[in-house]
Amino acid sequence: MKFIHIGDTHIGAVYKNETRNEDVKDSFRQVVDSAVREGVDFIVHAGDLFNEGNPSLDALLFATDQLNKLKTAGIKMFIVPGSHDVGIGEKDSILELFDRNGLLVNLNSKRYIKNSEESFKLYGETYKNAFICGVQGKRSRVENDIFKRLSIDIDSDAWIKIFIFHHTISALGEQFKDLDTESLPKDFDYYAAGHWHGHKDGIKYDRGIIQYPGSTEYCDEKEIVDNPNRGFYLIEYDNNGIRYIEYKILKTRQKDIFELSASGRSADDINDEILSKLTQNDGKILVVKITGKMLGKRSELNIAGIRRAANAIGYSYSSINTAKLTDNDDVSIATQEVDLTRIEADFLKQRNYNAEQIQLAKILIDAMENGMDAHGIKKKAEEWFEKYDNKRN
Ligand SMILES: [Mn+2]
Repeated sequence: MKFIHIGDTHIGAVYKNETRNEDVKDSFRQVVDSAVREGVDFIVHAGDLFNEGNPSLDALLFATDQLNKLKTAGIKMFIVPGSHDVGIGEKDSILELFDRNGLLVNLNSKRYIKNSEESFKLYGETYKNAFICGVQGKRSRVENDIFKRLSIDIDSDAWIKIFIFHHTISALGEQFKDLDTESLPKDFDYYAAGHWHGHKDGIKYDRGIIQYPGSTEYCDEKEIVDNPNRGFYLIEYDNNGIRYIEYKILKTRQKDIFELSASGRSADDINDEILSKLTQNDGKILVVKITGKMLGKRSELNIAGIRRAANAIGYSYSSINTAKLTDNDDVSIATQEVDLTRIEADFLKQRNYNAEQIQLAKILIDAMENGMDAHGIKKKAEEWFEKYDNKRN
């Protein structure tokens, strides 16, 4: 028997770049095609199927088509909602819709949970001699409480026991943790983890192992620079347990990553050097990091011109990062092109806005950026307040 473990597919737009949005979809398509080709028995997905809890129609249609491909091939997909799979103000996840249509199994559907004061009783499924269950991720900090009260009805006759979760654990580093590793339930052979976008395997725990496949595509510039491989696990098991685990690498775009020091150099000089490094290509990703203190003004750098030149010779996406560049004025606040959303969120957090207020701000900023008119923006805001009120009640 064989299964695939993936996570963090983030279907839906991540980049404000159509090619990259297609790449995100293509990574999931690659996994589905491998599953069909390898003839796997099932897939476990560790959450964040979608990038947002209210995905675009394009994302919904794409997911429907891919899940139908699996269904036709007789491959079930078991999943728990990730932190991104629950819409703002929603109690249920968008995954519930797909569960009800028989396109996946949401292991945190109400039928799998009995929640009371004393315990969080969790049921799973036994499928192809594997027992599978899991706990969904949270939008904010995890309620460790669920893990403390967790009681699982494990099928002891199953050949292997799989626990799916969507949290970072202390084994990845104390600074990243949602959860102490020790809070995870015992007696499982395979812990299918998600939420951590880097890949990390072979973390020993109790009698099993914890594995993070990472995201199937780069979700921001840092991931492009830091984590060269994207992939998933293929696991084979029989009545003696797990036989082997293989990490399969997904095809991603080639990258050109240049870091250059601007110290003591003029804008023209820097522009020329960047342009001289660019080469004709077929859709590469370009990341240029400019650091140090330049002569003259940052505004003299021709960022738009560099982008145009890159685009003209084939680059599909370019990020010119000047977060660590200063000039003689020096007082200018460092900006980073990618991940503006995070900068905005951090800024608001510093001013003590809470998570919900930041979410509202994000909706409004996105609406304005997308050129929405006043009427549209007002409607967006009203929708949000309505959901917010429902959640409060
Ligand atoms: Mn994620």
